[in-house]
Amino acid sequence: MTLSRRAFLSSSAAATLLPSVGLTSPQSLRAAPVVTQILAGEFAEYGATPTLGYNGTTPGPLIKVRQGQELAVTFENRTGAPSSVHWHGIRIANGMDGVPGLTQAHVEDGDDFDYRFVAPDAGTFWYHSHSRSWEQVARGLYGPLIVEEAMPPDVDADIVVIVDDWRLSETAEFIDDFGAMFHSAHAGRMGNYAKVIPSQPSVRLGDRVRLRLINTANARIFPIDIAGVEGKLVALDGMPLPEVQDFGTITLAPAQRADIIADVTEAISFGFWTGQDTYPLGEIRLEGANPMPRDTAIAPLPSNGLVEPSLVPDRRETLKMQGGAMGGAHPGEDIWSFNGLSDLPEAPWLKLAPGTTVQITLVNDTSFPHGIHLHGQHFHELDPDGNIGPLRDTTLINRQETRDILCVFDNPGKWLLHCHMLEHAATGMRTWIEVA
Ligand SMILES: [Cu+2]
Repeated sequence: MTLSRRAFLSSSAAATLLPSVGLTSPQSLRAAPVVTQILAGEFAEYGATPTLGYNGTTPGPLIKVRQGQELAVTFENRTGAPSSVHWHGIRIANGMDGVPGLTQAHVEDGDDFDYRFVAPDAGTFWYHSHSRSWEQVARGLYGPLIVEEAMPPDVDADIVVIVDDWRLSETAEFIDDFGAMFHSAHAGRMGNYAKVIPSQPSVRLGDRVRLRLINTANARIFPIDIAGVEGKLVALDGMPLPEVQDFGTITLAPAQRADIIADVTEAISFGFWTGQDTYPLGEIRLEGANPMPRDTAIAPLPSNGLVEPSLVPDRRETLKMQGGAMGGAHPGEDIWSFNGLSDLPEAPWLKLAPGTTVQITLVNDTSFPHGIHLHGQHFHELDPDGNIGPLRDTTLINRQETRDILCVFDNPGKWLLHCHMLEHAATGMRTWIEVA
């Protein structure tokens, strides 16, 4: 038996890499006000920002568990307002999904709630407030959640890269226009400052790295260009791609994730293509060189083994997005609706027996893009020819476009289906599905 490179690195390089399995899961997650230096570089002199965070930081602590391991965290709400935690993308037990009014009661200020669940899929996930999320997430109540494979891929560094924007005044305080009608009726509340937050500041020339990109913004779609690496796209929304793919600009809607495994050729820089020019989001600098760079091919990650959908679905349904500024008339009672209904109806939109495969045609009959998120299970995107595409938990549908998704609903419970442009969800673009 030969000594594997992984075993060598995990024993010798632990001090400079992310801590290994199981060491980074806190026993409690305390949400409370914190002051954070968000503005960097030339803007840093504007000062620090009063925000909300978990365990004293925003983003909150990196929670890392091994696939199949139970995560047990006591959420302590000290924010001054009701809150809850949603574990985004985890195929979770319904009672732990963190949706007030559907899966649990609000956790009142000063109260605690024990979240305890098994994470069945390895991949890149995140957690965030699901109470007044359009304000609490924007103020900082979110963090990365990594579920590690039993046999992680052979890399020198495993780096989480949060991508976010913030809407700040020249005194570095949040502009207090949360919930303003203008944002809700248009594309959502956009920040005026954006950056990446990598989990480590430097890499070596020649390192093989795994980059886990997470878009935590309320509403901004980030087309991201990454310079300084050569490699492959290996996962989307936490789920491995069956084959690794070349990538150019990676577009992430709010809540979407992408995993890349790549070799470092220079400092890694991240740019956001605004449509007019490239806005620099930040970089991971170079420090030294790897004396033993890898020359092996980048292989697909192991599948999470989800049940494959039947090609002939049990049911076909259509979900039409309606409303918003410059949108047509719709019968919903709020700004946005699904199939003419705003917000959560008393009865679920669909009631499904466990194991039902449903093909849903998502029709965007509005003037804005929407990132539609299903709780509790992943679904396949279908291409226009009906071919099965990647597994996702959030799918971006541009204005006046249509996308079909195919989902095996095999997780019992009451599951939210909503736009992850958080202002849109708050003003009507939400419904729910019951699997029972
Ligand atoms: Cu939307």
